[in-house]
Order: sequence, then structure tokens, then C-alpha cells
Amino acid sequence: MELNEISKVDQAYDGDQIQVLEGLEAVRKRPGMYIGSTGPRGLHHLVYEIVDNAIDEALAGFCDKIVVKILPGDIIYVSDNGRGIPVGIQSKTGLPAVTVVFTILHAGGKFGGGSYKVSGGLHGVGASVVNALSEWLEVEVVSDGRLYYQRFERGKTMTELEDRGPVTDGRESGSTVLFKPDAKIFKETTVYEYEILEKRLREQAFLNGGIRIQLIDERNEAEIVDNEFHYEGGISSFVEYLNQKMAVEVVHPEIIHVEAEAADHNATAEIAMQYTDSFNERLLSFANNIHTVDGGTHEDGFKRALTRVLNDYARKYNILKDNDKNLSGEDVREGLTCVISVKLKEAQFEGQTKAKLGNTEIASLVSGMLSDKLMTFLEENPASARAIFDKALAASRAREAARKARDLARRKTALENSTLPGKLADCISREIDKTEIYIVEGDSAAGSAKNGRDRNFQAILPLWGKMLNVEKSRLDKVYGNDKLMPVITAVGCGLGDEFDLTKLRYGKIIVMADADVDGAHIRTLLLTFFFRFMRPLVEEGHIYLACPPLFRVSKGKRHVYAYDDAERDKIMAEFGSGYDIQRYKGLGEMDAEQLWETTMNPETRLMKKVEIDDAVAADETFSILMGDKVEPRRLFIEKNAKYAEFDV
Ligand code: TSJ
Repeated sequence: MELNEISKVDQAYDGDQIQVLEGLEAVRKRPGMYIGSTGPRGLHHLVYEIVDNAIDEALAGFCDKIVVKILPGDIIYVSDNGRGIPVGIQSKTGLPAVTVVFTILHAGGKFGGGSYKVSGGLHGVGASVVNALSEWLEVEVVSDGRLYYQRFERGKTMTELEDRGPVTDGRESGSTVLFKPDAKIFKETTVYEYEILEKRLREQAFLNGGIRIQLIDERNEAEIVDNEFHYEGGISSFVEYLNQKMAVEVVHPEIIHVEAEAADHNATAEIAMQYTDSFNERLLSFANNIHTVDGGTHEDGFKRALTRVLNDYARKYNILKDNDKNLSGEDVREGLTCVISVKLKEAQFEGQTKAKLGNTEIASLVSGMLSDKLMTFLEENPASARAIFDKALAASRAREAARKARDLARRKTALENSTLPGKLADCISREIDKTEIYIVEGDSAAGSAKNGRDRNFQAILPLWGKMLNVEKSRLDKVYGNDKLMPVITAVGCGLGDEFDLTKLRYGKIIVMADADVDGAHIRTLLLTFFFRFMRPLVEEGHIYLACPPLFRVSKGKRHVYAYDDAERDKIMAEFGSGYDIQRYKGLGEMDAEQLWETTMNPETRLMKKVEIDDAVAADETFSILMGDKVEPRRLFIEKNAKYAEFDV
């Protein structure tokens, strides 16, 4: 499809403006195909597409500063101090190159010099797509001391490129783009979120060390937000930043940094890594500055080399004895924070979301470079090597203990001859797309839920016993925990590397807890557990939170439930006077019928689906909320206090 678009434009284009516009019309007709979505994600993507072009100029060595502004009206301004987009007439099209960049689909990157495009957005499209999806767009180029200007509206040229003469204010060369996303396209919202842009621009500043990227929010005159991202340390600074933000302790002082270029000069690879005392692994990989969420050959090569080198070293220095088993991949990655960045000429992105690197030659580039240099690092830094092996050996022992605990748990249930937990009130149906299990804290609530449910498709599992903070525990502790074991057996899929989604016993797993602090605590603990040990359940959208009402407002025979203060106030206003308000302090205060009506009946209940669009952010949240350090947790809660009611 996309290739067709290019060839159509190329063939039909002979200075024929109408054909060109048709190219951009295709973008307006099917925006999702070019920017993924027309929701907030697509809206922010427009900025990345423009900024990526400026980053390319920086990577080519001609620019060191990029300024991004959000102006009043959510107009975006992006400016760089590069050479300026070329303004000369292209022989093929008879148009200035800069005009071609904005009006022809897929143009840009390769014209002029022979440089190749390294950075690129999710769909690698570009300035013309942003132009097509903007109510208006203006470009200013300063080059050879002259200012050039052009304006477009919804992709259509409004003014030809204008030479506005010599710049008198001493401005250096560069390119500036201003655009206003088209509300006709971005129907959901055209409002930018500073934090989303900040995260991406900071990430780009890490991945392209040395570049200065400034982000300024000028929407509120009284409160201008202004940050500059500039990291001479590149991805090593990224690792340092992640570990600070995650509030974990490092187990050795150095950040291990290795880099290499392929023999044919077609690719470079760079790794920065450091071990922490956390039980989780944080591996972020990028190809051509694009976050490869689903990994790929660069991650595979890294993992292979890491496991091999650490085992080789451990054998050589007798850390592992002859009878000891090798350390597993999971053992050697426990607590590891690692950023991998590869840049290559013809990146192949695979998979449904195009977020997995497919180039096979990259695996050996990454593993080869790590093999050489990691062994050297370990030999030159014996104290750090010791700390890393202490960590990996502890992980290995815990995994062995977990295996034993699991076998024990299995034998026990086999002996008891009851594979399902005794307190589970199961449902009749076994059709996964209909069935639900409510995990309920508190005996009286569980009693109401059992009486109120539709037993055809709703199962109830009461929780009891002492809960484990899984953020501070490994798998072996989970197997022994009397509160979590019934959840594991009822869900049916097992845990960790053994997790098998096809064994799922209910389509929806619904956590039902009181709407108070204790309820929030148990919710967070359970969600942490699902996220850390049964992540596919979260990723595939099987986890839900029940939302019991906070109030019942009654007048005569009429009862209306309110799920927050604002709703209560609205209902009170509607009722006028003579109403009665009941505040539910817990689920247990509701009778079976009320609980069914408000929280369990699929026709009338309110329920939240737990989604993670950003696994890294979720990781951070759980790490900070449930981890050891007190200070970062306090800060997090304060910062998010206004969301506390809704937050998990
Ligand atoms: F793409 C874009 F229009 F959206 C855009 C491009 C937006 C912004 C903010 C900056 C840029 C951009 C492009 N900055 N710098 C450049 N550089 C070139 O286009 C360029 C300049 C000179 C030569 C050359 O070979 O002389 C080649 C290129 C690609």
C-alpha cells in the first residue's frame, strides 16, 4: 500500500500539482495508516515526525540544538540550528526541495546529500504526513543569510516558497516548522501533554548523546514550563537515570558501556548496563532510535552473549563448581538495567506493531562485541564481578527453591485430591469468553458476592491469610504464600516462565476490594503480583477492577448510586431536597442485591479494565510504590495524590 503510494506519485508527477495533492488526500482519508491512530498517540506522533528530521540533521553533524514549543492553542513549534532544509529547485519536480518535503508522501531523508535517515517515527513517514494532518503548517528556513517562508493548509500549498530577503537579526542557519493539528482529524483531542513529549524527547536526548533538546510549554503565560535535555553520557546517562528514577540500589559503581561498528560499516551497536538490587530486569532496546518494545535480534544477541560470558567467567574462576548447573538467562539478568541501541542502514521491523528488529546480522554484531568487552570488564573489575555473581547466584538459588516449592505445592494439592482451592465458589460455565472470577478481600464482602452473583458464569474467590509484597519477593516465596496460592490455582495458568495462557480458567479476573486505603493497598499488591508473575494476563486485557459505589442517594423509593463525590453532588442537585445519603465504607455494607446491581451485573456495573500501554512506566510505578526506598515512594504518592482515588 505505502509503496504503491510512492510509485503513484513518482510516475504521475511531472509538476502536476493535482496528483501531488491526491497523495496527501490519501493521508487525510486514512490517517491511521500513516500515524497509527488519530487519538492522543497519533497527535503526539506528529511532533516526533518533525523532531526526527531535526535529529537527523544533528546526527549528520550540522546541528546541536533543537527547540520544541507548545504554543497557546496547542500549536507546535520545532526549530533547529542546522543547515536549513534545502530551498533549491529539484530538477525532477521543478519545485524547491523544501516544498517537496512537505507535499510529497515519503519525500525527505535522501535528497541532496547521500545521508541515510537514522531516526524515524513508528511508521517512518514524515513531514508531508504532518502537513496533511495539520489545519495549517508554516516552514521557515534560514540559509546563506536569507529567510525563506512557505505556508500550507490541510496539505495544500497556500503560498509558494517566498524569499524574504536577508536576515537582519543575525539569526544563524536553521529550519523552523510551526503547525496546528487539524481538529477535523484529531477528533478526540488536540491538546498536548507535556509529560508525553518530555518522555520521548528526553529519550531521544539520551539516545543521541550531546544533542540539546529544549521543551517549552507556553500555553499558560503565568506558568511557563521549560526544560532542556542534554546528556553527554548518552545511553550510560540513560541507565543512571533509570536506576535513580526506579529508586533501586546499584550493586557495583560502574556503568558498563560497550560499542562497536560492523565490519561493513553498515551498522553500529552500543550497550550500557548496570546491576541493581531489584529482582526485575529492565531491558530497553532501540533500533534507529525507535523503541523496539518487542525486542528482536539485538536483544537476542545481547542475551545470548551475556549468559555465555558470565558462565564462562564463573567456570574459569571457580565461582561455579564442576557439579553446579549453569546460570540461566533469567539468573544473569535479575536486577539488570540495560539500554541497547543499534543504528543500521536498512532496519527491518517485524511483527504486528513493527516494534521488533528483524535484521539477523545484528545478533552477531551485538553478541560478538559484548563477548569481548564484558569478559575484559569482569577481569579488570573483580570487586564488581563479585557483586554481579553474588546477585546471579542468589537468583539461581531462589529459582531452584521456587522449583522445589512448586513441586511441593503440586504434590500437596495432589495428596489433598482437590486441585481447586476449597474456598472457591466456582461457576457452572467453562466458556472462557463468558466466565469471570471475582477475587474478593474480606469475608462479609465475599459472602455478599456469593449470594449476589450469577453462578452460571461468575466464580467467587475470597482472599484470606497474609499477603506477600511480591515486589520484594522472588518466585519461591510466592509458591509458599497462602494468600496467593489459591489465586494461582484458580486462575490455572501457573507462574513466571511456566505461565501458560491457554490454561486460563476465566476470561475476566476481577479484583474487588473496598474503596478505601486498605482496599487500595490490596488492589496494588494483587496488580503488582499479576504484573510481575502473570504479565500476559495484564497484556491481553484479562484483569479488571471492580468499582463499587461510594454513595447511595435515596429519595422515597428511588435509589441512585454515585461512584465519586462529583457524581454524588450532581444527584443531590437533581433530587433537590428530602433525600438521604448513605456512604459505603466497605463492600461488606452492601447486601447481595445491591452488590449485584452496582458492581457485578454486567448490564449495570462499572468496571475498569487494567491496561498497560507503557510497560516501562508500569514497571517504574510498581518499583517505586512497592520497593524499599521510602523517600521516592512518598514523593510519588504526593505527586499523584489528586489521582489517588482512581489510581491503582
Ligand atoms: F522535515 C521537516 F521539514 F519537518 C524538518 C526538517 C523539520 C525540522 C524542524 C528540521 C528539518 C531539517 C532538515 N533540519 N535540517 C535539515 N536538513 C536538511 O534537510 C538537509 C540540509 C542540507 C543537505 C545537504 O546535503 O546539503 C541535506 C539535507 C537533508
